[in-house]
Amino acid sequence: MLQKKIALINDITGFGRCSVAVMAPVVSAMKIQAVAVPTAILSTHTQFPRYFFDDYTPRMRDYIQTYKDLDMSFDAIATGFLGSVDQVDIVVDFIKTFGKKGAFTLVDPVMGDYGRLYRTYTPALCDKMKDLVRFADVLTPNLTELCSLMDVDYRDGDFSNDELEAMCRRLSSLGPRHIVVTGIRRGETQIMNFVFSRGEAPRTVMADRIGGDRSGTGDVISAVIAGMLLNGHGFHDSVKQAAEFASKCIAYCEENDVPAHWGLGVEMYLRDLTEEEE
Ligand code: PXL
Repeated sequence: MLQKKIALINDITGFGRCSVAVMAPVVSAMKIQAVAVPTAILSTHTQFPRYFFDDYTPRMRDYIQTYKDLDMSFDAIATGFLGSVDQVDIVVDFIKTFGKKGAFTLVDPVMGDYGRLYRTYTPALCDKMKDLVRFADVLTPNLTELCSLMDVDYRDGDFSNDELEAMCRRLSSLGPRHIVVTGIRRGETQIMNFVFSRGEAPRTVMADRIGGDRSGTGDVISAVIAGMLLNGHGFHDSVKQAAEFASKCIAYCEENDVPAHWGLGVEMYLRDLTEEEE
């Protein structure tokens, strides 16, 4: 069997378990080859009080050109944290070039959390993210990102399923066939993932809310979803597996007092992601 390849267009961050640092091991555990296409290089992620941030935009075109020259192809493309407006054009060009027939594109519109945008996300960059959504087959926003993409005021967890469905329907009409809105609070103890596939009744995947929010959770969830889809699973099952895996990692971190901005201790459970051959 020829192994599948996924291009991870995302930042490379040394400490904090986000983006490529955590997505590559997750998809590798799922027997998929990870190919990093860096958008920025950081020492730690932007939730730390200090970080080194090197925007990789000026070098991305040359980096990607070699893949074009080599006539490479990918089975999937996953995009995440983007560092500049120009980068979105580069990413769109990448998707057009490499999104060969049958390959899918997962866009995680990484922009913010808890109703706030990350410090590096300017209003112009947020606007530009709306262009990228059109090229997504699968979109994995959290509630903050969904609201920002739809120009709706953020209310913490306070959206009904009907409102969520209406927003997903509008968003889906722009491009993405599958959308999961991740990490929506439901009461004090539950987290809901709202799963929308065009032409189907929406479904939800619930998880227990354990401790506070942890950085990098969205990246872990996107990686598991992309890997599951590449391995032939349906969207709802993929989200379920992603939520279960993230919950396990979060529970481990809580039990062991791992600080919230250190990300998810995926290393402890990577093996659970490996499907045995029939
Ligand atoms: O997990 C999202 C993310 C990705 N990359 C960087 C970040 C963040 C969230 O803070 O700072 C660099």
